Amino acid sequence: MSLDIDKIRADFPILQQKIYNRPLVYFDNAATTQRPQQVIDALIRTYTEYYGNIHRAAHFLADKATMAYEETRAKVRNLINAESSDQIIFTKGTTESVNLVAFSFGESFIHEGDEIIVSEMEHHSNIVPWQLLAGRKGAKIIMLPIDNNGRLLIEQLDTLITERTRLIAVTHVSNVLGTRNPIQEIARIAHSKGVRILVDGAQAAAHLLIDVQDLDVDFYAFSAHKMYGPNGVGVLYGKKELLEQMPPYQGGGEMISEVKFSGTTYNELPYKFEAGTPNISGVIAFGAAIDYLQNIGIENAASWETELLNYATAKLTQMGVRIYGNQPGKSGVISFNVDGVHFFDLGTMLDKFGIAVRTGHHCADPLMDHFNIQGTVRVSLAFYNTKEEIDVFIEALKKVISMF
Ligand code: C6P
Repeated sequence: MSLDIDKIRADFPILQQKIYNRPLVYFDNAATTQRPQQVIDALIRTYTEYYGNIHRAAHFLADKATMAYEETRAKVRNLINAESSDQIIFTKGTTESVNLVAFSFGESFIHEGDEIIVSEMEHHSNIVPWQLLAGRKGAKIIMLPIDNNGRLLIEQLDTLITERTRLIAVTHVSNVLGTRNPIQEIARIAHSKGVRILVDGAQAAAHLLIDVQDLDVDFYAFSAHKMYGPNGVGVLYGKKELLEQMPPYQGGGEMISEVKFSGTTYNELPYKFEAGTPNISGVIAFGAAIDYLQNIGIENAASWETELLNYATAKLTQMGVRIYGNQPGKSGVISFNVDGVHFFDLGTMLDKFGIAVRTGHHCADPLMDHFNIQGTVRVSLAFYNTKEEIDVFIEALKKVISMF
């Protein structure tokens, strides 16, 4: 099915504006996507019609808010094909989801001398929590390297996994290279050696159909704000037998069953991991974002994004820029540098043409070190982008390069 891009764009009020008197070209979707009116309306509706604190009170508003909040949990379950809704934990975002696992799984399952394998292409969110855990427990981080094309060298897992390995932390899709990692294969290798796997799905959830049972992952983390939903909402999926054995991550309201000064018992899943008042309106509006994404169809969105990716890659290649990451099936992310021009200057000048790209290390310092660079310019695409926008970007890039 081909998408009606004009109709889709009309749903996104922010895309209608001009920046420096030029139509906005928003190519920073890996950092955060924009929201359709349907999601904005869901937020407003929550605050104007049925806002109350969830799971606590007996009154109408609290009941309605609780139902809408739990409806989103069911939608997330369906989106990623989890076995049950109680395996869906709402967090602040991917970062908090990974920290939750590093703290809580780490508490129960990681001991002195244990090893955690982390890939070289990870975002800092999937590196630093493991380093903090390793520091607390006297564990070791082992790096799973990539090659110069941005491929993860998974064949090295055979030697990197030892009897001390407890977990592999790996991204589904790289936020810099666009590489889509073979998660099912990595999970198979990990499990054949009794090792658990956590997948960072921050750059995958809006662009790939996710089936956590088919992938057979132990943990899967992602953020609503990269899926056309509100910021401040994330998801952690976990296998039930693990979540049940893991201690709470934070203490407070909602996560308890009974509190006595003599000792506290904890609530059942998923509430054990949702201490305090969560982002109620954000979670409810995330439900509207999932509806929106599923109405478009993630596969339809992905196929349009691939067409845009190929179109832009061909044009950039013709210009002779250096692109990092060229794996088949890569996601709609292009990181590049231009000889003799600093990435930051390129980004700043492109902004003056109304074009939003990200520049810098993209929170992936080890990956920058691999390529011996400080940073790149990054174009990241969404289903609402167009070939005309890519043409505008290419012309602006040519002008900017000629100025230097
Ligand atoms: N990457 C980017 O511009 P949060 O901030 O918790 O929603 O997501 C963190 C995160 C984790 N993993 C990957 C692969 C990511 O890309 C991100 C966020 C943004 O690339 C902001 S740094």
